[in-house]
Amino acid sequence: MHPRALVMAAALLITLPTAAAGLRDLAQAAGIHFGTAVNVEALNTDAAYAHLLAREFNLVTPENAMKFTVVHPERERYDFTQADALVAFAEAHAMQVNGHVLVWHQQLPDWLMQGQFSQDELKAILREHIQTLVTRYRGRVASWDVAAEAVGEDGQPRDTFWSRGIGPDYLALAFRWAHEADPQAHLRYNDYGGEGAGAKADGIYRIVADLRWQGVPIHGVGLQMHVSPDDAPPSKDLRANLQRLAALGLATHISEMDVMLPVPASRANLNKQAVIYRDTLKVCLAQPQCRSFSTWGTTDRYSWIPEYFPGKGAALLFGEDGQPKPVYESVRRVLRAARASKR
Ligand code: 9MR
Repeated sequence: MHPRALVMAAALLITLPTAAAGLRDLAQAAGIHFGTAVNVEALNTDAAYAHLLAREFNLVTPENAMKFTVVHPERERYDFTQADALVAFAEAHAMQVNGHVLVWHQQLPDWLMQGQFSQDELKAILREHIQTLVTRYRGRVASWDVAAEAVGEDGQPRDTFWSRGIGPDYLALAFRWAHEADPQAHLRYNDYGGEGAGAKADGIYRIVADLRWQGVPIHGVGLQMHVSPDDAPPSKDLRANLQRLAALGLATHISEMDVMLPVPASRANLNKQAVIYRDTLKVCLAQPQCRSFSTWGTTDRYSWIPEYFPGKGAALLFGEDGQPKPVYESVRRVLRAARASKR
């Protein structure tokens, strides 16, 4: 064999296994978890989707399966069918599970919203709800979004069913109850629209800082990152925000990223999208406390965006057909480079 051919064959041997590896392997080597929200109905019916999940991700968040209305549809009845299916799938594929979400103002069942409960009754209901879920999955769900979206657009605590019914300390109580039920679980606060600079980012910072100062068991903050090319935060602002949260002793997570585009998506917009994902991931990888990077869905086929933002979509790494989009390659390149530099 010509020596040049030998060198090329050797190079192929070295690069082939890496090229075949999913993003999860590259992410693991780079020191973070790479995650996605999972649509459990699709998981149960679409084998190609399940295969993609198992290949590319090592962290899953149930998109809806653990929400109050799904898991606790009547006061005395829980339904863990979907949640159990997700956790079993994750265990079979060596994935971590992030439970989502224990205290949120959306997707609450009628029995709860219309129940006219007293403050003490609501506290008892919330405590029982949280501890039933966290206890059931103790040791199997590694982290929980204990609370989400408790800050309004103006940066002030959001006025919600829970804040009105229990009072402002409902957040602290929720974290304490979750911690009681699973002292090993990583407990997160999760919000959108406060990734960079501004009133909302400051409001999120104040709420989690206050919880820390009270000694509440909160361990991490998820910045959701539902953005578009028009409103993605500049890298320098995201960096500064991750930095100040880390300085509170908190881990950080990019928890629900998607970048919505007008559909059908133009080549130019797909390229912009690739840059936004790339830059966000780079900032996370450069911050030692940034532990995970998750997208809010896997293929554009099951994304929440088209239903909520008509005319928009194409927000994720894989197209409707399950094939990787330009953004996939750019994410892959960043992970490979990070692995090489041994975070
Ligand atoms: O993607 C979820 C969608 O299927 C639900 O209909 C919706 C209900 O409000 O919630 C979506 O997920 C949200 C998540 O739970 C919290 N952060 C924002 C997400 C997108 O709205």
